[in-house]
Amino acid sequence: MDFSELNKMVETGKVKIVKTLVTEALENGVAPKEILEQGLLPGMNVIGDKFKNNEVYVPEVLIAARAMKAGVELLKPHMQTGEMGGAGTAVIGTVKGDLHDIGKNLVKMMLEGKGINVIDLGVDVSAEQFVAQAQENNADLIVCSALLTTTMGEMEAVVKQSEAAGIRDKVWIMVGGAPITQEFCDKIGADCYTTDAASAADAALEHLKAKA
Ligand code: B1M
Repeated sequence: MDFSELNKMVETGKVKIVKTLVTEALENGVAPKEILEQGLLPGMNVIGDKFKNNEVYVPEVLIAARAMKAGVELLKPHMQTGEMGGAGTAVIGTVKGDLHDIGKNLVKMMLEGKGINVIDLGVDVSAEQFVAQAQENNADLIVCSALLTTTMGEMEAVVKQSEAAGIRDKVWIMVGGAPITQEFCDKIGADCYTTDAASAADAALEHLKAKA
């Protein structure tokens, strides 16, 4: 399928047209994963690169992000065919000081697609909140997203807080987001780093299966 129009509509933030094109693609039997990866994400990546090069500014990025979200919302119900019912529980959030949530929402969607119960703490989530919610919900996984080099350090606070609360051996701490690397994950003592949302869901399910 040719996704060039959908790519362009995400990039230019045309919410209504994005919704129409995503609905049409779904009606034509195109796999939701394909729509996400080839239709929606490339549009967002273009705007990301333009933002980086100062070719567009925050309003344009927000408008594109809104269109991307609208498309993702339509895909969501089609991606919830859990491969393993009641696989486990994850608490997910974007770390303290960080308001980026598109990647985090994608990870959430992919985890739910694997049948994992996901408690979404939103953005600007403190280490204390991550750990308190993990305890309250008897979570197997704490999943942290960070998009800023200035906030990625909060992930170490999550690891330390889980140690202090005595739950470090019970929770698998997963980290990701554009500035995060395997080296950083190892350095802060987290358990798993993945580059993208789909790999995060695969790794989470693999871990839960091994643990069961
Ligand atoms: Co922001 N922003 N932003 N921004 N923004 C970046 C991150 C930046 C790289 C842009 C740039 O300058 N090139 C830059 C960070 C620079 C740095 O730290 N080195 C930046 C900046 C500086 C800022 C502000 C400080 C700008 C300002 O105000 N001066 C400000 C900070 C606000 C704050 O958080 N306190 C800010 C604000 C914003 C908006 C509000 C305008 C908007 C966010 C809207 C929203 O999220 N609701 C925004 C956006 C959209 C971006 C870019 C353009 C796109 C981010 C995005 O959504 N990408 C971004 C540039 C870029 O990344 N190209 C940028 C699409 C998304 C699907 O990718 O989130 O990376 P991503 O998720 C990926 C993977 O990283 C991974 O999975 C996803 C793919 O499958 N992943 C995980 C993510 N989390 C994971 C967790 C896991 C596993 C994988 O756990 C296991």
